Amino acid sequence: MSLLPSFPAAMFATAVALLPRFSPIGGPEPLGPEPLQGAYEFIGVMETFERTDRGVELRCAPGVGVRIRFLSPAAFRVTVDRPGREEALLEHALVEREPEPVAFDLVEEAERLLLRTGAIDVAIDRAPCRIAVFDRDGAVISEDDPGMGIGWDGNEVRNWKSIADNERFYGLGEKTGDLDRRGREWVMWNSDTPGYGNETDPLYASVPFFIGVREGRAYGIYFNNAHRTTFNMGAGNHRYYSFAAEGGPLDYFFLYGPDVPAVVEAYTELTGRPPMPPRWALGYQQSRWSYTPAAEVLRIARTFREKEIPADVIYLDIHYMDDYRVFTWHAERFPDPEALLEELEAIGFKAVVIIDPGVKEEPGYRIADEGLDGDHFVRYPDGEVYVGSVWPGRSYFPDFSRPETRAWWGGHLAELADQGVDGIWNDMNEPAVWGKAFPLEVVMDDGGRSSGMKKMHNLYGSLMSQAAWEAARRHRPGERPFVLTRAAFAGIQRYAAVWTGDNVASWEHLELGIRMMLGMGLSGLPFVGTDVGGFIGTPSPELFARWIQVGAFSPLFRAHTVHGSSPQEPWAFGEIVEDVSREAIELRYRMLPTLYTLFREAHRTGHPILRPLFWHHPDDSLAYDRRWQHQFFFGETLLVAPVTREGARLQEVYLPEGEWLDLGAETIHAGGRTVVVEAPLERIPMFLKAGGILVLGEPVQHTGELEDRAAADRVLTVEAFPISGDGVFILYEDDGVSFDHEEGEYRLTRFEVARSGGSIRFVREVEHDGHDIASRHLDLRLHAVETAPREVVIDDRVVTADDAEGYDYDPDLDLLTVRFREAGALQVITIR
Ligand code: MIG
Repeated sequence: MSLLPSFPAAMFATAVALLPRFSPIGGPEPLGPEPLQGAYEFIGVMETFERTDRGVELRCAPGVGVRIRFLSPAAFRVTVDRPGREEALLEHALVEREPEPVAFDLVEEAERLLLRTGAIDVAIDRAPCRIAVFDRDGAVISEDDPGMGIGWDGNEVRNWKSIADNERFYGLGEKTGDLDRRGREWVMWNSDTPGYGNETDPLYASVPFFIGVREGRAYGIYFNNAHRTTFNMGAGNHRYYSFAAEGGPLDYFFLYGPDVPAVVEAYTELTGRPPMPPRWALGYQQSRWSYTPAAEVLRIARTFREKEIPADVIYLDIHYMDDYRVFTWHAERFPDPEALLEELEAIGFKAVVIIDPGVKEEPGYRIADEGLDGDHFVRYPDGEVYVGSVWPGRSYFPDFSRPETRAWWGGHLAELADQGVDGIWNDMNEPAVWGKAFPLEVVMDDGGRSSGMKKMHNLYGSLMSQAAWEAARRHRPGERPFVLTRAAFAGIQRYAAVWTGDNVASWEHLELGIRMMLGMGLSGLPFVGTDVGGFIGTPSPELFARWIQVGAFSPLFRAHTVHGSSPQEPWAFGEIVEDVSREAIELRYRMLPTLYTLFREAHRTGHPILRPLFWHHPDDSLAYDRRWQHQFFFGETLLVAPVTREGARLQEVYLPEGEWLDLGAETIHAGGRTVVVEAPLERIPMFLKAGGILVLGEPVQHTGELEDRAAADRVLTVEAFPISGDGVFILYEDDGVSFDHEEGEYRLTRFEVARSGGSIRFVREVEHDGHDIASRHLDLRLHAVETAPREVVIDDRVVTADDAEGYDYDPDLDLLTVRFREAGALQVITIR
C-alpha cells in the first residue's frame, strides 16, 4: 500500500475503518491500487479534492482524476482521467451549448463530500472514492457498487453500480426483448443482422443511454463513449449493474427525473431533439427491394391512386443504380429519372432513394476518382486506402468525419435533389461489408485525431446521416430534409428517422417491433418504424392486415420487403385485406393533425410519440408488465391495443386506472383491470381516456391534397370524451414544409372540454396565430352524452338540429355532434 503515507492521518483512519467494505465478495484481500493478475484495478481512496465553478475535481488513488460537473441542479457529468492517458471526450452526440450556472453547496464530512443543489445530493465517499445520488428526502437514487465502483483492465473502463431489488431499466435504443432491460447484458456495436430474433444483440443502432426506475424515482445515465460498450443490467449476478467500454474514457451523464418523461427531456436536451419532419414524411410510404424498372414504379404509384389507398412516398432500392454505383442511374431500367420523378410528383408521390456508403473501386468512375483525388476515403494506418466488398463489389468508404467529405458527398446528394429526389435512405452504414468485419485498424480523420474504427464504427451511420442532413439544409434551405437511416448513434434524432432493419414477416416480429419502437422512443428516438408486413418472408393476409394497423400509429409508416419476395402492397392480399389496409391508412391520414402535434411535442421536449403504458401511469405496476407491452399510448390520451396474435378476434386489453371510451364500440370501460373487446380483422382496439380530445382531419389521398383542397371544403373533427372533469388538447399547425415555424409562423389552437353536472362547455381558442389557415368546418363529436341536450349554444346563438351550424344527437351511440365554422380567436359552445 505505497500510497498510505501520503494522505492525511484522519483520512487514513477513515480509510482503514472502511477497508472491509471494498473487499471482493468473500475474498480475504482488500482491494488496493495494485492490480491482481489479469483482473481489474479499482479506483481507491480520495487524496485531494478541489471545488470548481461547476462541481469538484478529485484525485483518487492511483493518480486518477475524477471530475464532477453539474449541468443543472438535477444533472451532472462524471469524467475519469486515468494516469498516462489523455483521451478526448466524445463530442459527436452532444449538442453544443453553454449550460446555465448551477448553485451548489459543498459540505465536507469526515467520510464523504456532499454536493447539494437543492434538487439532489451527490455524495462522494472518500475511502474509497464512490459516488452516490440522493433525492431531497435522502432516498438513494443511485450509488456506485461500494466494493468496485469504477475500475479498468487495460483499455477497458467500467462503472459498477448497485442494483436495487425492484429496479427496472429502460432505453438502450434499438433492442429486442423485454422493454425492461434488466437481467441481460447488452452490447453497443452497430451490426447488420438480417432476420434478427428476440435474443439477437447488438443490432444496427447504438444508444448508450438507459433509464433506471427505482422505488418510483427515475434517473438516466448516458454513457458518452462510442466504442463497443457493454451494459450488464444485472445479468448473471444479483449485486450490480455495470457499463463498460472497450476503449476511450469513462465519461457519463447522470440525469435525475424524478419521472421518466423528465429523464427523456434531460437526455434530449443533451443529445438533441428531432427537427420537425416534412409533413409528407408522416404519410404512408411504400417500399420494396426493388421497384424496377421505372414503369413498375409508376404502376405501383398509380395503383394507389386508382384504388384510392392514400400514400405519399415511394422508395427506390438498390436496383435504380448502375451496377450499385452510388450516384448513378441504371441506363435501361431508369433511362430518364427526371421524367419518372416528375410523373410521380404529378400524382402526389415523393421519391426516396437508397444510398449505400460503399463506392465502387473503379478507375474512371467519377465518384471513385473524385473521392481518391479529394482524399475522401478511409485508410489503413499505413496510408493505404481501405477496400472492402459490398453491393458494388470492391469498394471504398467515405470518411464522413471530415467536413470536406460530407460537403463533397452532399454535393452529389444535391444533384439527386435537383433531379427530383425528395428524401435519402441511408443503408449499410454500420458500416456493413461482406464478411461482417470492417477492419478495426482503419482510421478516420475525426477532427485531426486520426481515430480508428474502434471508436468510429458506431458513429459511421450517424456521420453519414449528418452529411445528408447538412446537404439538404444547404441546398434547399426552405425545405425540411427527410433522411432515414439504419445505423445510428445517440443523437441521430437531430438528423434522421431510424427504421428497425431487416425484420421478419412473423407474428413474433409484429410484437417485438412494437417493443422496439417503444424502447427507441424512450431513448430519444421518436421518429421510428418497422418494415410493415415484415422484410424477410411473406406475411399471411391476416398478418399483413394486423401489421398495417400497427403501422397506422407508427411514427414512420413504411411497408417494405426483401428482394424476390411476393408482392407486399396493400392490395396484394385479397379484397378483404385491401379494404382493411385502406381503412388503416385512412385512419392514419385522418390522425395527421394529432400526429403532427405529437411531432411538435417531440421536437420541443424529446417525448416519444408512442409511449409505453407506464409513461402516463408510473404508479401502476401492471403498466410495466411484459403482458401488455404491445399496448401503447399514441400521445397522451389514446391507448391503442393492437391485435398481435394470429386468429384473435377477441382482444384482452389492460386499461390503467380511469375511464375509457372504446372508440370502435362506443362503450365505456372502467380501468384498473383487463377487459375483453371484440376485435374483428378490421378493428384496432382503441380507447380514449376520460377528458381525451383527438383532432382528426380529412381522409386525403396524399398530404399534398391538404394544400390543394378548397378551404371551404376543409373539415376538422374533434372527438372528445367529456365524461367528467376537464380535458385539453393544443393543436399545432404550420406550413408542413419550411423552417418558418422557427420564426413563429405556426398556429396553436387550444381545445378544451369541461363537464359538470348536466352541462358541457367546449372552448376553441387560438393561442398563437402566426400561420394563416382559412376557416374550416368543425365537427365536434362529444361522446358519452346520455341524454339529448335541452339547449346548444354556439357563442351567443342558440342553435337547433336543423341549422347549418347546429347539432345532431344519436341516442343509440350517446353521441352529440355539434357543427360550426371556425371563426375568430375564441368560440364557446355550451350544451345544457
Ligand atoms: O444487403 O438494399 O435493410 O431494407 O432493402 C441488404 C437492399 C441491403 C438492407 C436493408 C433493406 C434493403 C436491402 N439492404
